[in-house]
Amino acid sequence: MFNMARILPVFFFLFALAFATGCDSPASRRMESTESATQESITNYTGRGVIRSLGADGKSVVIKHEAISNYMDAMTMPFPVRTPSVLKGLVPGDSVTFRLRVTATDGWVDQIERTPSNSFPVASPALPTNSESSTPGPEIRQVPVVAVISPGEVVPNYAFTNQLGAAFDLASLRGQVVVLDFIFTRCPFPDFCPRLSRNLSALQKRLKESPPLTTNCHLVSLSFDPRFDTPERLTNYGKAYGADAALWSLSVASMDTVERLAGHFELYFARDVEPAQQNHNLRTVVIDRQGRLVKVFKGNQWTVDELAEAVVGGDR
Ligand SMILES: [Cu+2]
Repeated sequence: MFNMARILPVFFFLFALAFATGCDSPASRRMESTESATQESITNYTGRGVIRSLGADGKSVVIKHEAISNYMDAMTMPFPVRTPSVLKGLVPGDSVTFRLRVTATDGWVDQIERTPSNSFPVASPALPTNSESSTPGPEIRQVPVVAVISPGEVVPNYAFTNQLGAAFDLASLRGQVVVLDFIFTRCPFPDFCPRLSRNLSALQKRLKESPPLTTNCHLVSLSFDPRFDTPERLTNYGKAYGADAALWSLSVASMDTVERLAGHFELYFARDVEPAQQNHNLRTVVIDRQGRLVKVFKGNQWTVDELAEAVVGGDR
């Protein structure tokens, strides 16, 4: 859903300093005050950017946006939209201002307005690709090319270090169903990594309540921010989600391993960028007891029930 992350490293952003100061429109302020009575605490942020793509179902929009004051730096990312009409009439390439609403567990865009074109500089998506004549600059990292794995195929062995500093690998988990996802602990958007971690936390709870699965299943959350996500930090992150190291390995690995595993499942993330500029999509992978891929859950719209079903399917 999010190829842009692969081809558009965030450092190609022009930071559009001319528009560094944004302010809420009177309309959004009005909405805010009428909704302040609800119990859910919602914080509103205003962003500016360019629409990259629109979800076919009208429920998401990928916006390449400038820094959002007090919230996140410039990046290209998909935002959920709750009401499809919000996106009516908009097309990729439109310069927009938008309002992002964020709760402790959710985030979505509820207002988007087109702004005059040329008001926001757009970086060219053209990057040196396979041309032999173009020598990658120092900022371009060569990513290993690996085969995308289909259900039924064996996932190659890779080695990790868990939050306790203990080494393990996928081969050591043969005989168990493995649920693997990709996160980074500094992820600023509640609907992304934190949401996956909440889902894995809910799954861990179910596993503990289902004795055969308690021993037949293991969760692995692999950080793609290994320089920051030390075992200590992963331990602390895990505490927030009640992670039991016996069931849930919050892990780091060499960047080569992270990139290869990510490639197998078409997970994209930006390299060597500030955390708040991280661009990534979401993959949660279920591997059966024989090490074969059962299913890849893309994005964040799946449920814990669906994940648990795939786990049970892999437990045979
Ligand atoms: Cu994230």
